[in-house]
Amino acid sequence: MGYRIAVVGATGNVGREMLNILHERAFPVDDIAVLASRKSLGTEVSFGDKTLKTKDLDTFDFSGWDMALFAVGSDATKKYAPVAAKAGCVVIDNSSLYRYDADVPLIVPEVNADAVHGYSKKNIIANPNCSTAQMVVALKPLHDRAKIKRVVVSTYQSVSGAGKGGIDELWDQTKSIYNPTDDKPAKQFTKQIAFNVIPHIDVFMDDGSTKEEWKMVAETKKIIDTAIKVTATCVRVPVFVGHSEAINIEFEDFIDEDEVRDILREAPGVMVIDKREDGGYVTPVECVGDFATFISRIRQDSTIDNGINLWCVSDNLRKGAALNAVQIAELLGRECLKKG
Ligand code: 11C
Repeated sequence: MGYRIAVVGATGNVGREMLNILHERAFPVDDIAVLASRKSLGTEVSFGDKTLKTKDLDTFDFSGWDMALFAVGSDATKKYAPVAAKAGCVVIDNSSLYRYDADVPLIVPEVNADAVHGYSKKNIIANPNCSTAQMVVALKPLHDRAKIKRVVVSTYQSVSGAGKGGIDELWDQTKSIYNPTDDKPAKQFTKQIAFNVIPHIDVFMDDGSTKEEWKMVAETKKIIDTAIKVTATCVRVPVFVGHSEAINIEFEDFIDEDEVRDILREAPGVMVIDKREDGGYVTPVECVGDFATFISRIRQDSTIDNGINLWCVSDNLRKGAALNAVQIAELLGRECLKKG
């Protein structure tokens, strides 16, 4: 016996990936509803070898549905997630709306699976920001061994993090560089993204950091340990899919690079590719479509007592969004909503 699952925002980048991953991982589905806003109504999406027609989110009755994977913005989530939750359907939400709510668990299954039991307070579980999800998968097993004091992270985030508009803008601008009569000014991003990098993702906060940077701090604390200090610089780069991060970690206790490599090799969701030779590391184009978070360039930071540097790459539409949401659904099914 399987589950009745709704995918909300099924026509977007993340919604489509959710459908792909539910199918790839053979999630036990008895019935599936693909929901979208009125403007996308009737659009068809694929689920395995089936083609499904989207239904109207506005009039959908969530009663009798087990889980709804939400992949829409915070405004639509605010309107529809409480409706689904009240009807008894557990919402797994990819927006940032509920992430910092003390009554909503924020879950990366490899890291804090036990938190899933807190779902029942609001019938909602939050999925973290993509740049946080891949980082905490790498940090948690190291924190368990040597206690992390401080993390300094710089991100190199792909344009797909900004949705389909971000992908189109990089594509169109790149072509227009070769055809200057067809100028494509920045719309989605604040400056030219083709052949450039932009040190600005999401809105500015009062202290000069950006909301994306703030999210990495707040979410890492909620998921792993409030005592960990995090400072982040988040940068948009002209890559279609795959976020990369250069992470510097300061530990309470000494840990050497070989032990870090061994721990990460055994860590769930992590794949270590770390050869000290040309090409002996992973780049974003190589991680697209994969489930793993890839770790390379592990090395001691000799400028502090207990420091390690590493390079972390993952598919932001998968571990950073759709995969993590499906893993939460699997966890919820296993631990809380058992069938048959
Ligand atoms: C980006 N990380 O790359 C963002 C996208 O809070 O879920 C995801 C934003 C979020 O632009």
